[in-house]
Amino acid sequence: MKRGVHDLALFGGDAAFLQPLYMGRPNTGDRKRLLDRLEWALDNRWLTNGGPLVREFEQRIADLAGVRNCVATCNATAGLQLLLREAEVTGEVIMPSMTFVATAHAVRWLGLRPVFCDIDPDTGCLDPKLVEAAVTPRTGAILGVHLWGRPSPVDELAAIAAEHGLKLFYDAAHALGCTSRQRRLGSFGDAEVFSFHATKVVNSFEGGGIVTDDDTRAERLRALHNFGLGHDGVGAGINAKMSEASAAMGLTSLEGFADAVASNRANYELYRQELSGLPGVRLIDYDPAERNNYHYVIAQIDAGITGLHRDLLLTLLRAENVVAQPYFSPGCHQREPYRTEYPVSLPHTEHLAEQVIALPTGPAVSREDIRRVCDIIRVATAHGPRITAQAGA
Ligand code: T4K
Repeated sequence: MKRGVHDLALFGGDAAFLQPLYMGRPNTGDRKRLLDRLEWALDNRWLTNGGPLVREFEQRIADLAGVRNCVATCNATAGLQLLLREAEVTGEVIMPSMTFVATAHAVRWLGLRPVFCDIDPDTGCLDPKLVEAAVTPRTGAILGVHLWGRPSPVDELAAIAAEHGLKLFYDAAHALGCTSRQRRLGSFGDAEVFSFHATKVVNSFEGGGIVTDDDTRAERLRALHNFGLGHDGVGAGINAKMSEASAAMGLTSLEGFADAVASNRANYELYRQELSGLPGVRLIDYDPAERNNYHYVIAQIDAGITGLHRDLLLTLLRAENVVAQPYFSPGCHQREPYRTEYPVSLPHTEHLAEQVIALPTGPAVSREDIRRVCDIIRVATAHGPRITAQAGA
């Protein structure tokens, strides 16, 4: 229990945790089930190229998203690239800057120009009025991001895309099992892409899944992610397939999905309870009328109120062996190469990015862990100006 500034590890106290307490610990599911599946794949001597485990995983993900097709990929970044490539998008892609940099890099890697658009401060997702204003004759597509699993303004973006004849895609890396007006994310726009990276609510070590109701698009994507084989019309393909080992983990992790969401939700509620009423600390909330996977517990630290900048709080937590992350800071437009290539000012993005901190959660984090993390945050924010002065920040 931390009682005062002198108890903080940054100033000589004992670290609250002996081992690092991470955010982003994988949901690995039942180990025996994973090993059985791997044994089966080895016995079967079928390791990749659309094997039975990948097919089963794709079917499960398509069902979860409520769409007809899922094309599993080696990761979500490649999934986004395949989508833009398959749709032959040219010119500019309107997208948020408030996302993991992979979203922007996927666009830029294809020689397209990301046009960063500011967010609605209430949702952290694209502001449709600003998207409308950003459309030019060069715009080829809109790429929304369901940040932390909170839905983009899907109806408004669909109307803009229809009016201007634009493709509409979503980066749904965070959004497995989430809904917008009870309709599952993954089923909006022309297609969406989930991530199954180790740090995601369901993981396949590394992996992605492109989901769409468009059978022709799915068939072309399937060819494109396998060198273009079997479909002369798609042009030069690439190798972006998921392996059977990844699908084995994906299926096993999926079996633990409901439990992971339940424990994420309980963790989120406990953080909310523990941090409630703390001046200058606000948890990003989730609409109780929607489903969410509660995989991200994001706190906003208002340095104007706490007298303690988010970065100093991260340092202070790190000294306690709490590995929180500034997801996502800085915004993509403030990182290279975008900062130099396309300088732009996005006040809402910059404000949010400067304040956010992703706290440890997931099945590996106990209730006692959370109480101790909140205890540190309470002490730190109660003595913000003193800590700032003492740290020389
Ligand atoms: N779009 C969005 C909105 C995304 O968030 C992402 C990925 C993508 C697209 C692209 O998806 P992929 O192409 O990756 O499928 C991580 C992940 O590498 C990345 O997948 C993820 N988003 C991003 C938010 O986080 P880092 O560099 O911040 O991860 P790292 O290594 O610092 O780990 C984060 C935390 O997780 C640490 O506290 C440690 C813990 N961890 C990590 C790994 C890998 C574990 O406990 N076990 C592990 O195996 O990027």
